[in-house]
Amino acid sequence: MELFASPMACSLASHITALEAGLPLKVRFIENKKTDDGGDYYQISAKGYVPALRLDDGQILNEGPSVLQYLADRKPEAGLAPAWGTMERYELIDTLNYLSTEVHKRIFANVFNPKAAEPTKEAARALLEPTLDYIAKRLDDRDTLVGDKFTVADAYLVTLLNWFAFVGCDLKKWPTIAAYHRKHLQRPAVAQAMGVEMAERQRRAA
Ligand SMILES: N[C@@H](CCC(=O)N[C@@H](CS)C(=O)NCC(=O)O)C(=O)O
Repeated sequence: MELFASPMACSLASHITALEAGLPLKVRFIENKKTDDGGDYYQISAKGYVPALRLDDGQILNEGPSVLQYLADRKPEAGLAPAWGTMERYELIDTLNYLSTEVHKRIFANVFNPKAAEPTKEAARALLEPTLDYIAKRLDDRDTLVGDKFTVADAYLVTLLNWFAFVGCDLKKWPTIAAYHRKHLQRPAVAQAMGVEMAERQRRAA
């Protein structure tokens, strides 16, 4: 399998998940809609965004929540997604949708978009703190979002919490979240994936 990714973007959650599950996966970073071998990324993702997971038979999944669940379901014993048909699985889907639409897209897609109008950015920034208030309440001193195991929802939230830090939102004001983030940053799979992705960012910045 190949994961098309951008360093420290939402595709980091899929990278973490594959490492957590011990799945054989080649991470291929894209830049300016080109693949690492100079190919046109639109030939892989008509939508032009990451993550895209190319399966060994050539089929492609190109939405974070489906990529995450596909990877988790390849290794059920890793506990990265509750079993299908259980209430916990629906809680996981509910949480992935929340993170994807309300946090990722409604906030960060606007805050990071250089072309977004200032009032749009301002409205998105105004959601940063209430969102962290909600997440802190939701975690309520627990260190996982769904059930009591680290799941793909946590891989996604860790990825998004990195972005709060990038936009100067100091997580120290939310001690539950800061502790959650610190703890999961120490997971070997998270540290390994972020090490690779930060190195790629630094290579580009050099
Ligand atoms: N609906 C997609 C959105 C993915 C997305 O926004 N990816 C961003 C990186 S975090 C991206 O590739 N942006 C570049 C672009 O849209 O051109 C999902 O949830 O996976």
